[in-house]
Amino acid sequence: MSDARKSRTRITTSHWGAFEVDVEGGRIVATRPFAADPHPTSIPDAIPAAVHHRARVARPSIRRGWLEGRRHEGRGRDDFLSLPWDEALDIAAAEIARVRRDHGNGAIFGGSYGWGSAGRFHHAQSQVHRFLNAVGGYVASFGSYSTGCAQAIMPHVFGVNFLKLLYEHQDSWPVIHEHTETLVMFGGINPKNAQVSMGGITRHETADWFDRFAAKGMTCVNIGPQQGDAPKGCDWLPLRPGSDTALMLALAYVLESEGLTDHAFLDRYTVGFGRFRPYLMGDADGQPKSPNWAAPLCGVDADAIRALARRMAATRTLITVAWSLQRAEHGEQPYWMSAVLAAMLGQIGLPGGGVGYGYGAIGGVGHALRRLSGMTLPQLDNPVKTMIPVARIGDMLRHPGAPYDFNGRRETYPDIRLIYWAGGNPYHHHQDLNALHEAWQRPETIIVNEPWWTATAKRADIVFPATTPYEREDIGRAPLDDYLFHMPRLVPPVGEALDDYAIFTGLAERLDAGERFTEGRSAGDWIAQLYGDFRDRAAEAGVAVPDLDGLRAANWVRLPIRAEGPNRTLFAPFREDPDAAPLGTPSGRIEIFSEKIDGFGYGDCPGHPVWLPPSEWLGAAGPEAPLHLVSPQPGDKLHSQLEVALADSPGARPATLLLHPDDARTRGIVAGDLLRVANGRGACRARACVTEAILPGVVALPTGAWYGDPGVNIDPDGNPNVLTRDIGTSRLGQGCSAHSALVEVTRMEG
Ligand SMILES: Nc1nc2c(c(=O)[nH]1)N[C@H]1C(S)=C(S)[C@@H](COP(=O)(O)OP(=O)(O)OC[C@H]3O[C@@H](n4cnc5c(=O)[nH]c(N)nc54)[C@H](O)[C@@H]3O)O[C@H]1N2
Ligand SMILES: Nc1nc2c(c(=O)[nH]1)N[C@H]1C(S)=C(S)[C@@H](COP(=O)(O)OP(=O)(O)OC[C@H]3O[C@@H](n4cnc5c(=O)[nH]c(N)nc54)[C@H](O)[C@@H]3O)O[C@H]1N2
Ligand SMILES: [Mo]
Repeated sequence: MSDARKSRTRITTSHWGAFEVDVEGGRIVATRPFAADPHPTSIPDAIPAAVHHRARVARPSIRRGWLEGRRHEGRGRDDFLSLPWDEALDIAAAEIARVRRDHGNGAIFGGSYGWGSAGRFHHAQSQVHRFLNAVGGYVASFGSYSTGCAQAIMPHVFGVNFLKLLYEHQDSWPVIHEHTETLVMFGGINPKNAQVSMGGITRHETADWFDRFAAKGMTCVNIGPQQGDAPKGCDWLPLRPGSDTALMLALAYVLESEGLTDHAFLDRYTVGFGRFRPYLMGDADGQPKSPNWAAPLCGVDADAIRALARRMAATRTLITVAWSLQRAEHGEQPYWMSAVLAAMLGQIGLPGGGVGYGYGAIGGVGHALRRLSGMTLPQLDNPVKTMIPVARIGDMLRHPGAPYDFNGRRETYPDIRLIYWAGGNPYHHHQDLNALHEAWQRPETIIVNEPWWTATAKRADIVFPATTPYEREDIGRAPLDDYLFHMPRLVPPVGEALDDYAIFTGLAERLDAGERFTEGRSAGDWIAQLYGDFRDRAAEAGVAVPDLDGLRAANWVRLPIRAEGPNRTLFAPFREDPDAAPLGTPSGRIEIFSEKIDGFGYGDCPGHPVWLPPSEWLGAAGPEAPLHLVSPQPGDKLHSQLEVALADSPGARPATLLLHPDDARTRGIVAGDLLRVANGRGACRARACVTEAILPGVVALPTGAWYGDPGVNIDPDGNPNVLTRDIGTSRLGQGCSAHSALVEVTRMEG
């Protein structure tokens, strides 16, 4: 291996799984699938081009207007000056010190949401949080764009932390395979999304499970606007987006009116059915929530609703709910109502029955692994106690000092002067980006660590070039995976990029917090320390892993932590004995009516699940915006990552929008046409794909295209977040409402 040009193959891992990498002359030249992965994803194909792309941030860069004192204007338009690292770090450290002195650490926003690298030490969010804590703290954020609303509502219903329920307790695939007869999937279960899992998923097995379900003759029903949300062979019940709660109510109505409700279960394991029933049957408001009532709301035939309800009562039925349903206005309601419906069926706690969330949303859900603690960089304590719900950043910037509600509390938005972001891309993930761009001019300073000139980096004042995972050593250990990886440094840093750790060390030293941040350790020392701790804890759990040199030599090992055989049934101990194993709700039971939520007095989330029409959905569509836009996750990448390379292929941009032949015909659109997708908030371009696999009236445009330059009246590459609405799901959850948006689509001339 003396010849530097000789190619060398190593394996690394990522959020989308492991892959082989060929390196030649200090460059990544090719990637190949990891041999043990039955269904490897093609996402890594874009890595060689992305890592060495001309859009890498080459040097520390500072916005000219900011340097010249024009702090509140020109973000996203000004050019940048390149500076040597020392000077740029001096300037950034002095600015952080100034904001701390003049306004306090409560004026620094470090929520820094995002899916940066999968490695455990160089995890950008942990790095930025530790750094900001080392210098006195920051305003943090609660929850995620993925499941923020569910994380707020579900503890009231089931009395358990939602993420723990998902990752540690839900029925596993083998249990579903063995016991479930009817799988009712609201929002589908899509192997496309299961390509990805936080920290990695090594064996992509979701599609195989569906093959096995089909071989067994299981009935799998995909309920939602797109047939492609579930594997081929599943039944499709097309449904208008945002109307799931109405359908679930109608299913519940059939159970109750046909004597199919399991009242013994409700009596023993739930509270509040008596408060809910008058609403369901129409005694409270004169409107029975019958199939005839729901049919026009959902676009589903009333007889089909009756037939489904009867089948659900007659067979072992698992209701699954995609996370997308709670990424919508009133997203609390379908989540709560799915639990009520499952309780009425009386199968909660039985193997393969009841309800589960997010199967297929990420690849790790449904894997049953023995618990083995992970590897995390300690983040130190945050002296600043202010936190916002993560998706309320736009409101926070627009309304400093304004009150808002969140899950029973009255809070106040902080007055943010400085934003620090590392490992996320708000100009990919946030809703109503044109409005965010306005709000983003308010802080005095925005600092971003980024490998690429993303839309967020372009809208920062100080940009520090960060390495990618391929340019540094790390350990890959995902919580929902049974593999352990040494992630070797494959190539030298591109340009002048530094690791986030080195950037924060440089800043911390200038702010007299160097020792606090580093504890005297180099990156290599930290990896050895964190890995050693992990290895000790694994040994205590009876899992032997190699020492660090051994792992380096092996590159990867499989951990013997897969649970054997069918196992893991959600709420089985509770079903066994609800007095001995009560839930963590105030009543100890599943709460169909919640006194606590009722006491909040929220009209947009009352004391039991209700049908609340969203303000934007097909039931409220007008001539200006007659189509419902859903904006799912992209199949060819993770969010906005690697877009930089994908967008280079001819014809790849703008992004593809799916629409039904009826909607295409009335607009004179044919496949391949260039489209304008627009509403009152913005407009973007898209390329037409005409398909019967989407409900008429609905269009789908995936996320992931980079947001264009401000000042252009149409986003060129097709970022759906110029169209989405920036409102909380409700005063309770305050989650992101990305899937509730109406638009119009027209053919672009020329
Ligand atoms: N319309 C609509 N919008 C949505 C959604 C939707 O369904 N519809 N879904 C939402 C959801 S669930 C999510 S999770 C979000 C995702 O949104 P994000 O997580 O913000 O998206 P990513 O593109 O993964 O952003 C990660 C960024 O980190 C950078 N990065 C990678 N590695 C490193 C590193 O080591 N160091 C540093 N400093 N940076 C690094 C990448 O270049 C990239 O810019 O989007 C949300 N937005
Ligand atoms: N390849 C790839 N996989 C990913 C990601 C990625 O970026 N790329 N991101 C990952 C992340 S961070 C997350 S959080 C998960 C998200 O996982 P999910 O939230 O489950 O995924 P989405 O893609 O937002 O939506 C899934 C489908 O829900 C349907 N849908 C939308 N609104 C409604 C509705 O009101 N009712 C019903 N019944 N259906 C509706 C849409 O047709 C959409 O295709 O995906 C993860 N997986
Ligand atoms: Mo997510």
